[in-house]
Amino acid sequence: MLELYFRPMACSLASRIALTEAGIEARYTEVDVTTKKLTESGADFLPLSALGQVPTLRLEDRSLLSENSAVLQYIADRAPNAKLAPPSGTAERYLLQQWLSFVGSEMHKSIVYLIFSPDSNEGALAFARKRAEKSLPVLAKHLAGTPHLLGESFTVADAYLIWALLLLRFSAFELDPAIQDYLGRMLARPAVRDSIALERRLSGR
Ligand SMILES: N[C@@H](CCC(=O)N[C@@H](CS)C(=O)NCC(=O)O)C(=O)O
Repeated sequence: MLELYFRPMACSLASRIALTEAGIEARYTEVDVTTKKLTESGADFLPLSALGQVPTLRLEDRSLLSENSAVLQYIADRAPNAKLAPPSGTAERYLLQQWLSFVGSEMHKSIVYLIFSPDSNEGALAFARKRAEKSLPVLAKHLAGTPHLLGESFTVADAYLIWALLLLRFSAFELDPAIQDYLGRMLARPAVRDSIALERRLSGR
């Protein structure tokens, strides 16, 4: 059985959504990413993830995989019938990777991380706002013309984007109507709704 190391409401939420959408049963092990310990057992997390980051996925052969983009694509490929990623080697698969990278580098690390990091000073916040002024209109324009990032099908890139947008919504960010409509549609999906409800309960938020 796959085992997902996660922190409630962190970016590993995307992997939970993907596993749920795929109908893959998995073990979920909570991590305190501040102390780098597993919440329940108190065991060290750093031997499992050199950066001490979630998501980390333990595969059935006991090996470990990290980084959202890799973990999400792995989950998608485990359940091809769920169509959470276009087949490898197709033009559409590269588009999936394009959007996973967009969410990972342009949104997660350049905006969301800086807004929520307790280490961010005014300069960091100003940088995040500036990046948001560039990236969010690009996203809004794209989402105005498509039901999902990749057209008709929900993919793991949507799972990652949902998490980033949820956090932006918690902050003072004004989201474009096209982005709000998209998020509303995504939150109506049972796998998304249930995953978020469960992690909100676990996080106490
Ligand atoms: N490059 C990683 C970043 C993952 C990441 O930033 N995870 C956060 C939670 S959203 C984390 O574990 N932070 C703890 C830390 O960096 O010490 C990826 O794309 O998966």
